[in-house]
Amino acid sequence: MATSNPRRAQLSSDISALNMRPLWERVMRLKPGTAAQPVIWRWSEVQPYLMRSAELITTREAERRVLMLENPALKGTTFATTTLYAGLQVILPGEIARTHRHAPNALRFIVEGEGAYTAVEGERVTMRPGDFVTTPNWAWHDHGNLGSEPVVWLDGLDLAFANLFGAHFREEFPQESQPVSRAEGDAGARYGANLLPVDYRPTGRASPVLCYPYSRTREALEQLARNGEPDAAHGFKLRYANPVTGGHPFPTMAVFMQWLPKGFSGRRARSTDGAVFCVVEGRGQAQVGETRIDFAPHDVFVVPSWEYCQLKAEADCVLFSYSDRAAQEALGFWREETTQGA
Ligand code: GTQ
Repeated sequence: MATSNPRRAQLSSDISALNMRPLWERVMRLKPGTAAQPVIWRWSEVQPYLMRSAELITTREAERRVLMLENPALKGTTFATTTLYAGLQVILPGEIARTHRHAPNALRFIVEGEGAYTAVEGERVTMRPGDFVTTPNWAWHDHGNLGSEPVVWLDGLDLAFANLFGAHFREEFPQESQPVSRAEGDAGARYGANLLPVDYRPTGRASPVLCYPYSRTREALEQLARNGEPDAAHGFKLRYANPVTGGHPFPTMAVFMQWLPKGFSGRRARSTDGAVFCVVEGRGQAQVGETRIDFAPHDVFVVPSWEYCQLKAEADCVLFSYSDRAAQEALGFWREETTQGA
């Protein structure tokens, strides 16, 4: 070993006082992949704790009542992958989660319950299970539950990017709920109907579509599954698009929904984007590296960067996922590899 030489060791120790280290002694990672490990949060285990948290703390006290999903290999970071945050948020009937805004972009994926809304820049968006709802960076947002049952959704945030760049700004709105200034469905009519306002110029980098409803996503996937053959690794997989650019809904996060027909047994594939999955429908398996993950509806699991993933479906499965692929593509780092044969 290069350091067993006593004069080299002396050099290392002498220069440490000047905040320098020899490159030949480095211990940093020099291969693809991250420290994150494959992990699953099973709904059957998680759901009772969400309801317990709802008995123990109000949204007024907590601001957001969220149980964060922290990767066991990334303890202390609060992140599910090295770049992505994931958390399960619950809001009870009559509750409000007060208005704030922050530099990180956020997505919501509705897991269970109806009657809650997210308000974004004056427009309330009713959230239904399977819907993907966007909160673009620096947009005022608050949540409320006007219904009669608890509502749970998965929060995905690109916090690590704002932190990395030293650009994590936050602000509180003076009132708990922001005033409603636009009719519900306004963003959907302007940006979400395969049309755009004729003189539209984007003001930000995120998609102006506030809600991508599950009814439409599911219908598209089901029709594709009737019409043709699945991709050998990914089944029928679609990405959500920003209609203004054709690119991803966020500059950092790519967002997907995929359909695995019953009996599907996919090829192994890996890519440099780490991903968080949420099971919408069906049961199956994800073999991720050495880890076998058996998944069921509402489970959340992580497929880390550059780990081989092989998907199998016991029933027709619908899987939601988000990853840091958008940032990787924008910066020129993204790669994938699909194995040939069975
Ligand atoms: O709903 O605004 O899980 O600001 C973490 C930070 C949710 C939110 C989280 C947040 C939110």
